[in-house]
Amino acid sequence: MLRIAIQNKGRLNEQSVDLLHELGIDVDSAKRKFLSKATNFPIEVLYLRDDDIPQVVANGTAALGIVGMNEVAERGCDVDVVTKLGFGGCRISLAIPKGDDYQGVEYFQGKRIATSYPAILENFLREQGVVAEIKVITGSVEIAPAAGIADAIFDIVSSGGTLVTNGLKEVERVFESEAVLIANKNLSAEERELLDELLFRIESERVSRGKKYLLMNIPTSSLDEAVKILPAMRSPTVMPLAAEGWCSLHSVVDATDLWEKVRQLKAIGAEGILVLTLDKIIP
Ligand code: PRT
Ligand code: ZN
Repeated sequence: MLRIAIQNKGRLNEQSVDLLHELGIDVDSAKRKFLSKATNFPIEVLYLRDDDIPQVVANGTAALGIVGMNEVAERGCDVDVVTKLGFGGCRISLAIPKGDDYQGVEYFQGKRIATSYPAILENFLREQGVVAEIKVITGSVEIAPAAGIADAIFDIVSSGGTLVTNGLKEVERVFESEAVLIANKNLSAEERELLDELLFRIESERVSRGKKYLLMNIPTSSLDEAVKILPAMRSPTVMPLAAEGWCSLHSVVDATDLWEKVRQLKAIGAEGILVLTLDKIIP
């Protein structure tokens, strides 16, 4: 049995539950539950505040966790970061009142900076040789300058809208973050095997994302050119049609290239082009 800790509510909860579903794991996502077992995979989900997830994975209460890289770095817990998950993207930045002139990090010398991420900030200031006063605040860090509690803030930024609303401007992007899968450093053989199975499924999800399945009829005389247009995983699948001189061609393309490929294929005589949504590619 593999226990995975995910956020019980908040920004990463829904996408963490969605990810488990995409991996074919049926889990009861009722938010008030603390622990729930999947019905079709030996995994149980532990719902926690994100702040607690790195610690719970480090001490082995859960084998795995899904949490923002910012939390992993801030808590300094000894866990393996197994893979990035492609959601929950944000950065932790230094921001100052928008009217202030900014020439470089020396701006922060002797200033008071409000943050919920003191460890990451301290590390950055040390590297930069800046001495500042760090004010640890949980909650609405962005109001600290207007409230006169701090001169600047170090906080999570995503669209930047919160900074603008509070009359602040982003001046240093210090830490890039996204949701990551973390693992305890001493997994049992059974847990490791289950993790490998999950990673295999994550990889096939990643490969299939943004891909389309394309099939069409094409004159046999254009086949060589069509194969050049469609570099598939190994090579496109070609099947003869009952009609003399024609065949059916199947391939997988990136959604971003789709219309360009369609244009090129039509130009060499492709007809009856079908574009299908692709569920999974198993590498
Ligand atoms: O209750 P719990 O402790 O579990 O949740 P929480 O309130 O500590 O965290 P939560 O749910 O807000 O965020 C969870 C994780 O999502 C964070 O640790 C980040 O890894 C990630 N994430 C991604 C974000 C954002 N984007 C984000 N925009 N976390 C917070 N914000 C906040 C930020 O603090 C600021 O107030 O959104 C505001 C800025 O957003 P913009 O778009 O206006 O720039
Ligand atoms: Zn939190």
